[in-house]
Amino acid sequence: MTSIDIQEEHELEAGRQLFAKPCVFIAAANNLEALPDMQRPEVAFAGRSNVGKSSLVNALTGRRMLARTSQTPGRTRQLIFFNLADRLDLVDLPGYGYASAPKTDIKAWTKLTRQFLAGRQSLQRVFLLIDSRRGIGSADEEVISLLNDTAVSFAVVLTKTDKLKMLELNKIVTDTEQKTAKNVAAFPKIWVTSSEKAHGIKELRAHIAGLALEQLHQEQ
Ligand SMILES: Nc1nc2c(ncn2[C@@H]2O[C@H](COP(=O)(O)OP(=O)(O)OP(=O)(O)O)[C@@H](O)[C@H]2O)c(=O)[nH]1
Ligand SMILES: [Mg+2]
Repeated sequence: MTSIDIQEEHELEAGRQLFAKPCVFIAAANNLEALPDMQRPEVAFAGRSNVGKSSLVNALTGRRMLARTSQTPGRTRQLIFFNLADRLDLVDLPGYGYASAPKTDIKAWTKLTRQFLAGRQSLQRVFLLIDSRRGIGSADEEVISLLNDTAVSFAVVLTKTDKLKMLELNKIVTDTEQKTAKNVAAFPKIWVTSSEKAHGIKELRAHIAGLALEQLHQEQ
């Protein structure tokens, strides 16, 4: 499989319909006790500070101000939960790998994020966002090994692809696919996106709608 597989029209339509439905904020947690009850399947957006997690949540839901975005790395300091159409929750995670926030802060939020990633039963898929200009770095490798060890299924999403020329993009897509394929918990396909230009967004919506549907079938 490659990242440019074309999705079926009905899958894209299911994605469009799901993400056209209401998406509402339900909780912001900065400690384990504050996590909301596990009510629906969850998909989480993880990645380095500033990689574009909040922007991607906004692009997917078509709401520019749903998740708070910022020029300042380390802006999202809590785990933020959004209920999408009572079907599944989107979780915007704090970023990792940002060095100049106060050390105690970093420790607290890294610990919480790790605990969440490793121990949340309702977590169906983690989208691991990678800046297309940087590729997979050592901080990402650490998170990937955590996900492998805890058997949390994850898929890699390249972000900010509008910043690259076609040749550069092709190279990073190939590199990232090769690196991703080595991991047991990784989804075989990677997603190539730009929240700014809305590239790859409808395909990712379709994929998430597919996950929600899978869950529904399992419950029946
Ligand atoms: N050119 C371009 N810029 C983007 C894109 N996505 C996000 N950005 C910019 O990158 C910066 C960080 O975006 P955020 O969405 O706040 O990143 P984040 O991963 O949520 O950051 P933290 O919450 O700090 O971990 C902002 O200035 C965004 O405007 C994109 O697709 N293209
Ligand atoms: Mg954020």
